Amino acid sequence: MNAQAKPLPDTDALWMPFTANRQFKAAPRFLVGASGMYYTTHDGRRVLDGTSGLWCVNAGHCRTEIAEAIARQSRELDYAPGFQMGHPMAFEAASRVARIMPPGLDRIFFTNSGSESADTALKIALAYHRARGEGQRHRFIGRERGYHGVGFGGISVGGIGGNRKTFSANLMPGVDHLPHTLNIAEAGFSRGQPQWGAHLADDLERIVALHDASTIAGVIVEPLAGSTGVLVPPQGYLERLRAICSRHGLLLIFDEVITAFGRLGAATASEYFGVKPDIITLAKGINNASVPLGAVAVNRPIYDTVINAANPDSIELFHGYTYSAHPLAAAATVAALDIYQRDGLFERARSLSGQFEQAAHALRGAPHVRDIRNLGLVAGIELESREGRPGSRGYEVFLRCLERGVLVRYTADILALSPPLIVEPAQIEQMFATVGEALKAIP
Ligand code: PXG
Repeated sequence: MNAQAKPLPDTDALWMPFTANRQFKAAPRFLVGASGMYYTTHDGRRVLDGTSGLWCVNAGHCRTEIAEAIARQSRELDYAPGFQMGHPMAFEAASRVARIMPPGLDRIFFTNSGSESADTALKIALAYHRARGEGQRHRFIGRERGYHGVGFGGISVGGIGGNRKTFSANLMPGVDHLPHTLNIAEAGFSRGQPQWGAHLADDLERIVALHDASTIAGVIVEPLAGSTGVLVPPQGYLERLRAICSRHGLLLIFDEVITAFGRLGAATASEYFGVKPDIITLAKGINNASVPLGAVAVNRPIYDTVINAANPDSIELFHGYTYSAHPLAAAATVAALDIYQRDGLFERARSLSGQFEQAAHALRGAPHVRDIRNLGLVAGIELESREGRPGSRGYEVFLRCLERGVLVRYTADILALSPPLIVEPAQIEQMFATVGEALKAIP
């Protein structure tokens, strides 16, 4: 690609999301093209995508079948209202998603993002309890360091201080948080699920005792927490959460916006861990991030309860979006799920996960490395923070890797790698070797 041919845009008007705007605009970095495992930068360099965009392009970039499905759909039916009218692709996409969810979680509500999926899941949980005559179950339990997007519901159950503090007086009432599960002293450098930490789930019993189960609607956690810096659930932890929720009638919601669609080597983290929640939130990989789309998968009893509580000619759930199951997003979903299945990408992720783990943990002992965590095709590398300048080291490693042709993600001083599931073994080696070189190059 001839880079000089692309004039650079004026950067003033765009308020960039989750970005240090002044820092970025002082030295902008543009991605102008993508194909398979690679991005192309504005100055014509190829960059290996170590992060699947933002944990979402699981089948690799610019897949022809998806592009064609979107183009075909946009010519045939560009938009159709989803309220009181239907279009076939919406139902087809829902059926296809339902088919790969854990058995029983086969009722699908479409949103446009992971944030909307989180808020939708909370609303469905409240609607369910109300429909059963237990409307007093209004509380939610989230977890420290949890990320459930940026809606008011999501930041209320979420546990990332920076996302909450500005809005703290306006958060949803009635929310408590479980402790997060990271403990480097006890479980540093664990390969896969740490052995230490299942007991942290027992804190849920303490919270239930405090409020009484009859006031609690549900518990929401990421089965593996991604954006906070890759926290892998301790062995037995999710099982304990499940058991405590079942004992007290709390709905268990897994936020699988990152973990679903193959990231751990199975269609869902639920399938991977063998723990079945009542509700799963989805987005990102659902259609390879080609058109914005999220979804909430709920179990049949929840759907039936909410639906059957209303009069037959009444709207049952006063919730939905103009673009719920937008035809283009729905068509892209069917095409993406076809690719995942045809190319066996979930199995591919599983078969690569051993090499990925080896390559990640080979960085143990490299400069600044405090911990390494991994599962499936996800790795987190936590660095020692510089005195008084947290985040600066993560940022510098990110820049060095980019210069050396690999895109990694950093959250403060934690690096995250989560490549497309089409990644080749040599590319896995390249990614981690590049991180290793960057670590040696910075103070
Ligand atoms: N839940 C989870 C578990 C997520 O990871 C969301 C909800 C929100 O999705 P939307 O589509 O509203 O952004 C997410 C999003 C990162 C990073 O660098 C992670 C996300 C988004 C942006 C960056 O780790 N996750």
